[in-house]
Amino acid sequence: MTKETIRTEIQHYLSQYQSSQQVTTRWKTPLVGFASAADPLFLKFKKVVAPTHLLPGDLLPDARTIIAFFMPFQESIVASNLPGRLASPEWAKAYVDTNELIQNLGQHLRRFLENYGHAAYATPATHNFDPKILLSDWSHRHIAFAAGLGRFGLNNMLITEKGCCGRIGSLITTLALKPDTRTDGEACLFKHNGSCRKCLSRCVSGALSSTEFKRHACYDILLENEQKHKAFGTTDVCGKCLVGLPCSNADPVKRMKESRGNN
Ligand code: B12
Ligand code: SF4
Ligand code: SF4
Repeated sequence: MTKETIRTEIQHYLSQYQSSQQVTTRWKTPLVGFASAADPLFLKFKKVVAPTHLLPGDLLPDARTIIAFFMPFQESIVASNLPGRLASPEWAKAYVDTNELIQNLGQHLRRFLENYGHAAYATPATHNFDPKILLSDWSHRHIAFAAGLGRFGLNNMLITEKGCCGRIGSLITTLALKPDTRTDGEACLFKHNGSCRKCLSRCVSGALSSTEFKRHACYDILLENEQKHKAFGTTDVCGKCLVGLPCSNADPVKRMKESRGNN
């Protein structure tokens, strides 16, 4: 089985999923990346950044590859979350729908790979974190970074070539595939040349600054939104520091370099 087969299967699954009457959220074409389970970055991450983080082999014996995918929100969902202090209904619904999509897609891919004789383990989209310390033992952002899907922004988000507004999922498998390469350079304008800090001024709680992230202050707002949107289910969302930015729907550094090259 090739990487292209898996990419096509994910795209095909998403287009079928979107045609269902029950799902109101719409996504753009997903991005898919592949990392080796033996990538030294995982051990380095555990040793240097997050000692409680699991290694791929802790979740699936004989793990060979991790497949990471990014589901970008349609731009109308992103625009809907611009006004006001609290999250828009569209953003809250997109959160619930995408968590469910990632869950369903993960199980679909597991069965798909098992049919070809490969074991697989799908990790949940979220809520796999300790509510006291607001930290998980499995970072989709880190996995997606390792798989070459993007770089980190000042707003903590993974910025992909389709921006940061969307959600990430990952799946571990015993199928050996060639890992994707990570690009050099940054995707965040602040990290690239210090020219932007727009996300900081959009934060509604003061949680986000250039020197620290107050995760509990952020979570308080997420819980306030959960009360507002509880009709949709578990909606611990906000995302004001993801919208109306140069990195919301695109990689601004890549775009800038391309436009200079075209002049
Ligand atoms: C706990 C959690 C939270 C906490 C804490 C957030 C935080 N910034 O730490 C709370 C509840 C506050 C929260 C808030 C939000 N969250 Co949240 N959250 C998670 C969750 C469940 C776990 C994150 C975690 O603890 N990982 C473990 C730690 C150790 O790693 P990390 O923080 O992911 O990675 C950072 C560092 O480790 C470091 N790093 C990574 N790799 C490396 C490598 C090296 C060598 C080094 C030195 C450092 C380094 O940089 C990373 C980014 O800062 C993930 C889902 C998941 N399981 O991954 C979603 C997730 C991170 N959240 C997400 C989102 C979108 C949000 C919100 C916008 C809410 C919303 N949906 O409206 C806000 C944004 C707040 C913000 N600006 O940071 C998305 C991010 C999508 C993206 N484009 O990156 C995720 C990935 C969910 C998903 N499935 O898509 N979240
Ligand atoms: S708004 Fe600007 S500084 Fe913030 S993450 Fe995006 S590009 Fe980086
Ligand atoms: S999600 Fe909301 S509260 Fe949390 S850092 Fe972003 S803007 Fe601030």
